[in-house]
Amino acid sequence: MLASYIEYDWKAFTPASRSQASPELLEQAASIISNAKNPFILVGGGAYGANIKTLAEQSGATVMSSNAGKGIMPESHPLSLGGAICRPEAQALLTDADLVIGIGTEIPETDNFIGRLEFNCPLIRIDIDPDKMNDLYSATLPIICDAAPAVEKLNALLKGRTPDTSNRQKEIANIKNDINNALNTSEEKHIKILQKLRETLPANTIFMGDATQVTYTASFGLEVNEAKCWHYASGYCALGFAFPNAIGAKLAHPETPVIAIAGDGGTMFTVQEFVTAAELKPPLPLILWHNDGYKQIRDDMREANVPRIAVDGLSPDYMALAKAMHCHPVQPSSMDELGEAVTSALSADRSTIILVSEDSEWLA
Ligand SMILES: Cc1ncc(C[n+]2csc(CCOP(=O)(O)OP(=O)(O)O)c2C)c(N)n1
Ligand SMILES: [Mg+2]
Repeated sequence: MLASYIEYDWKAFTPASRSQASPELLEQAASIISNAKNPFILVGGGAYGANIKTLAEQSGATVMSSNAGKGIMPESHPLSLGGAICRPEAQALLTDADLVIGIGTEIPETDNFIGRLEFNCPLIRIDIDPDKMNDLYSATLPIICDAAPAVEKLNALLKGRTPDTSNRQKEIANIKNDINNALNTSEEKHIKILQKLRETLPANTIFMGDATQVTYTASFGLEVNEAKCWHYASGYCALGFAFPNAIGAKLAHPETPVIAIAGDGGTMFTVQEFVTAAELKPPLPLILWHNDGYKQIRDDMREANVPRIAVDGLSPDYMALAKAMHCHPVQPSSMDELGEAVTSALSADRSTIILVSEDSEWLA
């Protein structure tokens, strides 16, 4: 039955054509960009395939991305602030912009965690969706088109520009430092885990992040240098997304390392997928971040001074649960053991549930 579905002659839907930018609008955009002293580029998932790196270098712009756009501009680049758009330090920097260029991005509230970003300057939007031109951030110059070819043409118009970005680079490095110095105790632990994962896993690793605090920190704290490697459903934010989607990603890309990150709460939303994994046997590590409940909601309740309700549910024994569902259970007791667990999970005979408790002594 299943085989007859799989062997069905699937045809991917391809739109007849995609809108191309008008040359006049691109020339206007190039002229505005050439005159900007402090431009910013906001990158979303719609910018996939666009050469943002060259645009940043030729315009001297600081680049920030949404979760969907993470990695389209290599985040190791000195002009990149990665996904720091959710941090007040980076948001403050944006208020100084004299030009913002939004490329394939909804500039989503769910990525910056505030109602509206502050910037009082012209906004060029390049987007295939006309509705985006007049939303919360009305475009001064709306360019309705496919982003990748539009950026290619913009880059051609700006070719040969080599603005001095030394001050810009220092400013970006300073903001990164400010962010590091402002981390709370939990975020410091997330960063330790994320750095270990980054040094252990190849650059093309596909990360699936659930709605857990580690993922929120990873949005700005995990360096991603390739497109389509970071997946976090920041819009709908549905708990339980990470592990089943990681299984799907691994089936689609068997040669590419895939890892899931989920909280103890989110894991329980799709825990039945442990059995799916046991059946399909993808060599998939899940980092199960355990902080005894719905910690983000707990923290929000504390901050809002409301009574703490339904955020401290009784946790199952996750290692016994993983074993019962035919996955490998591992609970590392040092950072090195975490790295070893992830490495061996990538070539194991089935999926591995790697339990990391926030109160582990080795993380302190
Ligand atoms: C289906 C669904 N229900 C409820 C929520 C609201 N919600 C967002 S984060 C969260 C807490 C998740 O807890 P956990 O996975 O343990 O992550 P932690 O915040 O503890 O790191 C909840 C309940 C949601 N995003 N999706
Ligand atoms: Mg939790």
